[in-house]
Amino acid sequence: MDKPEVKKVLCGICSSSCSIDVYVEDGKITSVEGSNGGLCAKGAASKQYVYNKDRILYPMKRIGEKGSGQFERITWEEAFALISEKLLDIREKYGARSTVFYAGYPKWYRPALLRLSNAYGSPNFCTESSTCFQSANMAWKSIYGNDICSPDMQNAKTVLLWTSNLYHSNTPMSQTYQNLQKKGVKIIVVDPRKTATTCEADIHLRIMPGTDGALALGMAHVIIEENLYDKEFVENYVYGFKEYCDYVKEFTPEKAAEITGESPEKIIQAARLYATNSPAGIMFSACTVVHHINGMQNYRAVQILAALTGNYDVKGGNRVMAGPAAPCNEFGKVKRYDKEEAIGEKDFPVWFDLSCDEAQCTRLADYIMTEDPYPIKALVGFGFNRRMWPQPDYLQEAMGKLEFFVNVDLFMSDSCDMADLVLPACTSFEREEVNPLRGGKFAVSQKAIEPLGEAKNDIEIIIQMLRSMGLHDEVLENGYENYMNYILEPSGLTVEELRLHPEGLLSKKIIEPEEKTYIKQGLQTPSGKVEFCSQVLEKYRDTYGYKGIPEYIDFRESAKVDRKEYPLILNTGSRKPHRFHSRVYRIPWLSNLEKEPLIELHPDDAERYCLKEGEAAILKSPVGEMQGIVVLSKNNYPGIVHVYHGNAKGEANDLISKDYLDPISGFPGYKSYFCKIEKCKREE
Ligand SMILES: Nc1nc2c(c(=O)[nH]1)N[C@H]1C(S)=C(S)[C@@H](COP(=O)(O)OP(=O)(O)OC[C@H]3O[C@@H](n4cnc5c(=O)[nH]c(N)nc54)[C@H](O)[C@@H]3O)O[C@H]1N2
Ligand SMILES: Nc1nc2c(c(=O)[nH]1)N[C@H]1C(S)=C(S)[C@@H](COP(=O)(O)OP(=O)(O)OC[C@H]3O[C@@H](n4cnc5c(=O)[nH]c(N)nc54)[C@H](O)[C@@H]3O)O[C@H]1N2
Ligand code: SF4
Ligand SMILES: [Mo]
Repeated sequence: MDKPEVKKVLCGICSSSCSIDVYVEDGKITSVEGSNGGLCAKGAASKQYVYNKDRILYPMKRIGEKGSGQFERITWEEAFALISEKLLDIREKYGARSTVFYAGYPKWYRPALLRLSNAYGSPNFCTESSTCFQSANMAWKSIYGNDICSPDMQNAKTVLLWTSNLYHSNTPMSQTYQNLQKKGVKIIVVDPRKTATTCEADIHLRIMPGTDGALALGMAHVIIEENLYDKEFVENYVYGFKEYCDYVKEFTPEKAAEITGESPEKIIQAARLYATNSPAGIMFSACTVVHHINGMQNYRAVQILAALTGNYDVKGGNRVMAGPAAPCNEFGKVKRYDKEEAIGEKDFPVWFDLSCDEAQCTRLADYIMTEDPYPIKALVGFGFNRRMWPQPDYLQEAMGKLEFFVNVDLFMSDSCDMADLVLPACTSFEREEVNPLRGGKFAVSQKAIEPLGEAKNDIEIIIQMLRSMGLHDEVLENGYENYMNYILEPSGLTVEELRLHPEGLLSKKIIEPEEKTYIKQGLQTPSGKVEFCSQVLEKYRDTYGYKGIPEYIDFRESAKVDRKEYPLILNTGSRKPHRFHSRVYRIPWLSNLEKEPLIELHPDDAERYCLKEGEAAILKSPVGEMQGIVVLSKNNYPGIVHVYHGNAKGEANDLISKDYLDPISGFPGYKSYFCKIEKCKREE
């Protein structure tokens, strides 16, 4: 028997990349432990993630009807030959743009997939970010011209958490949060619910979902009226202050209170604390504020507060660099081929004006079904999962119309059913991977075990796809080992060195953070200033109806849904520690914690609809329905129902309309659609 070995693997179940000590005997994982303390429930269950019955072990080719789930095992050579034949043929017949290259939540192989898409000549590289982060980033870019700036937590006196339930969604970060409290940093949290995170805040602003913009405008009103804003910064660096001020005048604390449900007193208190107990940093969420049909403008209203109070790019505020960083290649540095129109470009032009890195694919199903703006014939998916999108059955139907669909995944998901070819990827336990860590360090995650079956790492698969089609990319064509070294090149480190130090090494070059970089470098907006009135948005005023100021439009008034029929607001996807979109339902330890889909109701609503805790109920929306078990929670407001998504037993996304989108970003209104609840009639 081999001696037990301990390998250091960076967990890839979510993007927090926690270091795990993996105990391996005879080439098998026997147990796992957090290298730096505990692990979250998902990380602790990683053995069941790796050795899961749903793992795809071999390349599989469809033999039955599309959707039948009937596949036969083929060799990798046959798989690459098929890919090459189909994709080159489709490019020849319909043009390169008719093939979409798609990456799901996993982030690590994205630059390589973008390189493949570019080498093929398609403008249609898209990711799950068509529903995550990009809208928050675009909001920021429309104001400041650069990518979203994180708060400098180490030096902040006040932290405005807008919004995150760190204990559930970012476990490693919850430690930092606790330390802030110990240091006496003042914490303001905005959240419609009471959560583990809000309980410990100095001020909890408990607003109705989707009303963040009104709250931010109300706070701005107080800050301007009470002369608490940074006049010097505003005078020298802000564009559109007058229009903004005129608009903000309407949002008295009383009006903001009426819209949001929070009290005028608390809005005033929070505004004063944030503006005066400086420096103050705002911590943003990748999704909660922007999962609404008014989401991007709401976040613009929030993000403007940093500049208004002089907290932009200063120590303790929201900084271009909050700490020392190490240079590297790839991440965020590969540009998308954009000489041709991409999908989403006509619907969401601001997306493309502000960020060219990927196309907007929320309406992918429509584009396939209608062949508008042009025919889409193939999809190369790495972690393509229909369940994350509104009306997933419609997307599944659209996938059935494609001439060729290949999906690379860890698990045989029900999205794979529609594929012509399914390829086995391996988990982070079965591959090496370069990881940029915090504080300017890099690590190469160790390969703890050999890939299961014939699974391969995603980048190796991408490289072989490129080679099989005879395409060229100067970085990828040199193979995976060289690719890893290419990523590291600017840091002065090599993979060989990092292999000897699995705990990670400090980069040989460190970029030290500077303050107020805009003085030397200017601001990358059209006006060269911080735009409280965005010129990029204003450009589309007549054609698309966008406004440059952070206009607040209430979704309860603008949504075209019969509120008498659907009186409840549906808020989906608040993160739970034992859930991760649709990928961990298959893990016994985790699914046993919550066996049925839960419908969280306020006790007042339960009484109104004659429902009891533990009872089966049906949620219905204008487009679909789902079944679940009622749980009562006073943490939520009455009138709002909370459900988690991605669950085949009861899918929250079946309820969300594919047309219920933020008209600027294209993000679905996952957190403020409408529904009604009914008792589940027992079958006789
Ligand atoms: N209703 C509702 N819907 C939502 C949200 C919500 O809050 N409410 N949130 C949205 C947000 S913010 C996001 S980010 C999306 C996420 O949505 P998805 O991207 O669909 O997320 P996952 O299901 O985690 O992962 C996608 C697929 O990647 C596979 N996968 C995992 N690791 C690897 C790997 O290393 N290689 C390969 N090739 N595949 C892998 C998984 O098995 C899974 O099938 O969901 C969105 N959808
Ligand atoms: N365990 C686990 N962790 C995850 C994920 C997962 O699926 N599971 N997903 C990852 C992904 S893809 C993402 S994008 C991040 C998201 O990470 P977070 O942004 O932290 O997401 P949540 O915890 O869902 O949301 C935080 C809070 O937003 C509140 N909220 C709901 N609607 C609104 C609203 O309209 N306005 C305001 N201000 N607050 C609102 C909810 O009550 C919730 O408590 O989490 C990541 N981490
Ligand atoms: S938070 Fe949990 S799932 Fe995410 S990387 Fe860490 S251990 Fe893995
Ligand atoms: Mo996300």
